[in-house]
Amino acid sequence: MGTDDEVRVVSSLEEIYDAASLETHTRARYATVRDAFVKAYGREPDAFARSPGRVNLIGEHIDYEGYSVLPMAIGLDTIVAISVNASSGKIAVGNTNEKYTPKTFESSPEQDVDAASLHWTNYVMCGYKGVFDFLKESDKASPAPVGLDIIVDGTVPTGSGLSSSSALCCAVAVAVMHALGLNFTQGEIADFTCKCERYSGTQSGGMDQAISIMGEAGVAKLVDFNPISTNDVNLPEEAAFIIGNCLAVSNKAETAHERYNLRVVECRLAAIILGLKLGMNAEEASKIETLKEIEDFVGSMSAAKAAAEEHLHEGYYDAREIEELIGVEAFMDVFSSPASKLVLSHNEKGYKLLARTLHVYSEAGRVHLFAAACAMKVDPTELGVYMNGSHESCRALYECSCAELDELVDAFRAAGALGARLTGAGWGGCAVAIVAKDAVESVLKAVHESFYSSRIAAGLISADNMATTLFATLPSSGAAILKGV
Ligand code: ADP
Ligand code: NG1
Ligand code: MG
Repeated sequence: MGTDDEVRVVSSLEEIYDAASLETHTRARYATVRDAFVKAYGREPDAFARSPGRVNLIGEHIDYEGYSVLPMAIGLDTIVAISVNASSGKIAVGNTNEKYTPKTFESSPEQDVDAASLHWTNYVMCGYKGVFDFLKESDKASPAPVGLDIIVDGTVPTGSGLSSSSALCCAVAVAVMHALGLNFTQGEIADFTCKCERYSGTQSGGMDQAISIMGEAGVAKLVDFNPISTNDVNLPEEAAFIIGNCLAVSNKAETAHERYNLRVVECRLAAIILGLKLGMNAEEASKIETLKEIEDFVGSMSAAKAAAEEHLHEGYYDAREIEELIGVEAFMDVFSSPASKLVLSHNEKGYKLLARTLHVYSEAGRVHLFAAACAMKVDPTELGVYMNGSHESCRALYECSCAELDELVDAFRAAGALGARLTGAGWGGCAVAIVAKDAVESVLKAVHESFYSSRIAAGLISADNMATTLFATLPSSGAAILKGV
């Protein structure tokens, strides 16, 4: 499978899910989604689409800077049941979880996503609009919008760094594509879902959508950008990966102006300033989007890092200093989008440019060391060292960890993991640990005791939910369309 292949269409659940999960809950889950669909719309869905969450093994906050990342798809996923409803002419969206209230939209793909509302169906509209955006952008004939009935069911914990948002956005995009009788390649879908998820308010980098669409059972993927492509990474057979949720929720859209989008802006400002200091003229520098372009300009990662150390200062830059450095026009341009305007209007502390840049360059280096170590089948202990380095950089330089995540990472290491780090955007959510395969049970038990037992006792998490809170995971398959299941 690759970027030029289409999304798999399967006719049995066995082609996607393992026997154990089908037996315990997955078959029943599909029956529940079907029942919810029949109850809401009075007939069976035409098809299902599913797209998984992901765990990023290494390469945090560098996808939007143009650097490769190394995630794998996980078994937790989002299912979308769909049917065309020609008579309603509307997009009706429901959820099996009653916490998520239903909503009905007009079918015009031109409508805006109301990011400020933070309603969960924003991600549905993102996926819906993305299909039409792509048709328009690629000059393909666009079918007239029709009514669609949709029911969503997700098992990816939300706001926890396992990318429930992209699993939802991608599953909807694939379902809508199928319902409209369209067929795009995986590369095309990965590309447009990255862009359209930005309607939700975060300036998404593309990793989550790429792996949710293109993940494959048994392998992690080195994902490259501009253009999107993936290479299989065979993980060491003697190691396993455990995910733990630190239980601090981090809803990205809600906090984007002070966290995620602020980091995107900080990196862009650093790149423009570096471009100018390195001799670009104002026009050239203002077109720089990523720190990777600075590396390309100076010819090597070490030269880019040295330039950052020479030309950027520690601590915060305020808006006035940045305006003086890059000029009013470039300043206005960086802050022209609604998302960046929000960053500017909420920012009191200023912008930390050197620390963010050093994180990006060092993390990009660790991704390649990790991939090379996997290819050379070195001792997994080395992978643990890179993962620990990544966490430290996220914590100290990128400042995207939090006390609960640091505690969980420490708990993994104390339990015998070879390494551990936050995964996903951070500021809450999950950590991922690498452990020797024969130590999986003992690490799970020790972390359960050291991190979770007091939280279960305090009512922060119910023991019933531990299966999606602390679990070993294998690389799983990417998006699929299920017909006649
Ligand atoms: P993450 O992607 O790390 O899980 P985000 O903050 O990016 O966190 O996305 C979480 C949001 O995505 C939720 O608050 C909700 O709006 C939406 N979402 C994800 N999965 C579902 C689902 N199965 N049902 C309803 N909403 C969902
Ligand atoms: P999560 O934690 O899933 O929202 C986000 C971004 C990624 C990437 C990581 C940090 C979106 C949809 N996803 O992931 O592109 O930048 O943070 O590495 O915005
Ligand atoms: Mg997300």
